Amino acid sequence: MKGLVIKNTGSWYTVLTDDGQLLDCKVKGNFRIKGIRSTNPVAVGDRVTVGEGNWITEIEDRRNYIIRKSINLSKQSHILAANVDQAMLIITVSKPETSTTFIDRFLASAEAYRVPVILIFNKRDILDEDEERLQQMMIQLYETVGYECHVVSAGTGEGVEELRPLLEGKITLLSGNSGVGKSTLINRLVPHANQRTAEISDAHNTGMHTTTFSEMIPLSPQLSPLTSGYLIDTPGIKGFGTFDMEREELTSYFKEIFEFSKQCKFSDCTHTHEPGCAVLKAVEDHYIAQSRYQSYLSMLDDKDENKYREAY
Ligand SMILES: Nc1nc2c(ncn2[C@@H]2O[C@H](COP(=O)(O)OP(=O)(O)OP(=O)(O)O)[C@@H](O)[C@H]2O)c(=O)[nH]1
Ligand SMILES: [Zn+2]
Repeated sequence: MKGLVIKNTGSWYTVLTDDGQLLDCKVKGNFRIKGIRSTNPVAVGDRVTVGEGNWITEIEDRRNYIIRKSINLSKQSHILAANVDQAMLIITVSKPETSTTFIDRFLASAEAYRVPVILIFNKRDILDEDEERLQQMMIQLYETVGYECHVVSAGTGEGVEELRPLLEGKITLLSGNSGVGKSTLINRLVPHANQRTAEISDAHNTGMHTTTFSEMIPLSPQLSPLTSGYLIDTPGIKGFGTFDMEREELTSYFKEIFEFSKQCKFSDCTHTHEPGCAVLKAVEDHYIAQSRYQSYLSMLDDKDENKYREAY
């Protein structure tokens, strides 16, 4: 039987089969995917085959997967999610204030994974005039760079229905700082999400691992599992995790910086001090936003000091 892994708690996987059943499945200890040393061989978002005794016997090739490296030196990774179509980054200009550095780091890592990002500005209802203006400027900046932006109030429901068509039939990773309203938005979009979550985890709470790593919430439970969209909520995880990259690659993760960098005099230009740097010129001429350039520099810095690992 084929299905989709929608939840991973410890060594258990909840599989939503193509005919709509929820199965608690396990994976044989020696089950490994070649080339990936991860603490979980199967991840939320994986399409799998479930055999006799609810053992997962096969994983379909992944379109992509998002990993988080372990903090320790075991070199093992944790796969947060597989087959992610897009990410929605929830931003609030106030309570809490989301920094542009945080946004830009998220966008850059999403570019590295080739996952498109939609920016959602939440809590419109509590913005004063200055904050409203700041939000407008941020939207203008990010739309110019090439990211789709939406304004909502998850609390009041304003603008939320307009997000639904963007989510249909897709696996969407929901991210954002703590307190920006991720849970509130999920509850708006999927009113029964909470009860559903509780039911599934109850089955696991009997002496099994109870830590939830990642979970996918079906957006339209009334649709077939194959056509529904899914939201991935990764508690406590704010970004895409770490990734290895070269200096030159970092430039390409900032879309507009990349465009200007094509005219730099030196092909190995880091856009920090080099003569004939088209990026520096563009920053000076305000074609590239100061905040974006600062974010680029901060990520370049991380790379020098090898501290990027701790950034997320
Ligand atoms: N005024 C207002 N408050 C909101 C809105 N959306 C969420 N909140 C409030 O903001 C607080 C945090 O919302 P949550 O949905 O718990 O935020 P979260 O992103 O899930 O937070 P974590 O679980 O810590 O990651 C709650 O008190 C919500 O009621 C909104 O649109 N307007
Ligand atoms: Zn340059």
